[in-house]
Amino acid sequence: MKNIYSLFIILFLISCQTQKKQEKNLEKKESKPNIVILYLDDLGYGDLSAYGATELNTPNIDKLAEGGIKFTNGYASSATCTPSRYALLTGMYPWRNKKAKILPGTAPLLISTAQKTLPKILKKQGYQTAVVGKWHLGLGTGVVDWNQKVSPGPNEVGFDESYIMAATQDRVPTVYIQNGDVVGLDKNDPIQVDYKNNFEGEPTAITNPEMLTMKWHHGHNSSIVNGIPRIGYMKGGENAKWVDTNMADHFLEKAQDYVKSHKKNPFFLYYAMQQPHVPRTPHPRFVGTSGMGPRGDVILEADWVIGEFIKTLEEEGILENTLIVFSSDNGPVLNDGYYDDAVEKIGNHDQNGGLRGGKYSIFEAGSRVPFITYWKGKITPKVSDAIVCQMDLLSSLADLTGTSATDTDSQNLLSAFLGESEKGRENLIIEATGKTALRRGDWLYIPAYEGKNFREEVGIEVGNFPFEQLYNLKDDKSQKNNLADTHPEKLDELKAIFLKLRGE
Ligand code: NG6
Ligand code: CA
Repeated sequence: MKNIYSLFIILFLISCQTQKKQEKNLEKKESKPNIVILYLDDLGYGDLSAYGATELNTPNIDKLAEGGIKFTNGYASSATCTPSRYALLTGMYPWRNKKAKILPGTAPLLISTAQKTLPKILKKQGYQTAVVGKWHLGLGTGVVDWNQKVSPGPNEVGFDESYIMAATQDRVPTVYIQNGDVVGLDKNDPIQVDYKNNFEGEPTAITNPEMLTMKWHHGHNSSIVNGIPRIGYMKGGENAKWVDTNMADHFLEKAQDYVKSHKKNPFFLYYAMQQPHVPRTPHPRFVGTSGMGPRGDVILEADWVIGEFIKTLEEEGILENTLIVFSSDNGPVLNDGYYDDAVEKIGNHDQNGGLRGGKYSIFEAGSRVPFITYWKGKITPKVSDAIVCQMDLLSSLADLTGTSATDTDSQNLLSAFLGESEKGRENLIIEATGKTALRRGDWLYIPAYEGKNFREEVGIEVGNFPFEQLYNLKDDKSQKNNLADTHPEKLDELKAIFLKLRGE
């Protein structure tokens, strides 16, 4: 009798537990927090005090890192912007799409409107979706008339709302585009854009150097806007041209307005900031604040912006219901084409955080970037060494919001992103200007590549050598010791996996 009694108790307890588990699953499956991706442009692994910087203080971003998961092996898919953003939004390796490389402002939309995208997935799960900031994934189908609705663009690949710059701050057209319309355009002063030929009589950095307030070092010698020489030629649209020094405040206001007007239902905001990409144009409030010239100043400006943005989430009462992902599209560069003291005033700052290479490089500093997930009250803070890539957000956020995404390169690493597990990717192929390499565990394999290793104009080693390279990143973070010759078995193992994953 006693035994039967105990059996009942045990059965009762088991059933309670199962119920609890089911409830927990249900809770997880139905979890629809707001999701914000804060994405910086060219911010390096060593550019934040949370990641070891001693010469720059970034308290607001540090708060995210200290209150969330700080990834030490977090990667953009690539060492340049367009491919990384392509991977982030589509969950696909950019090297599968030959057109996924740095695009001019006139390039057609790179993402197919039929393609799976992160905003589309979230939209299906009931989210409102928006992008504010840098797009750089092409617009239109080939020949864009900037005086008509520019389409297809972000609104055709999953974003309900968009407020963007077309390409980069150093590329024309230098105007904001809201849901396909150039903001503030005077129809009597139409915009024309061309990347090959100048428009007759229009000043350029070559013909009118006296008009420049910022000097170009390489490239950047076409049209002049606000005294800054750009890539590409543009005519007209005077009223619509952005004010560079106001860009940070402008995008912040748009992001804050979006949050305030959409807080009643779950939203996904992809907030793609322009700092510290060139031209670096801090608002006068930030000029001189870093002692490192404009590059340092705009990093401090970006940190302030993020502090203000988080304040808004707090004031609107939704910080605890918002998952924030912070990262950068690629690694750092000091001189990216303008004379702006970035090299001269760098002092003891190490933008690479001890990694080799930089933007454009297949070495680690090209694609390993600050990567933070923060969810107040939900994520228990820690440092994670799991290998994660921005491309994995698509599957992981699908899972978080109660669905799944198949047929992409994105892996579901939700547990790692929420800090519940240290398990990241087993393999990751990283990309830099068309070249690829394999990260697997502590190891990194780089095939032999033609071309120069040192790109003089930017002062960065891009990683090209006529022989294979193999590094143990655990013992050799800065990739000083090529172990290809001394570890032939490891080399063969990684090479075989690399070739298989690349489908070669
Ligand atoms: C390069 C530009 C560089 C930057 C980069 C894109 C020259 C010489 N250099 O071609 O200044 O704009 O493209 O950067 O034009 S990214 O972060 O958007 O990938
Ligand atoms: Ca970039």
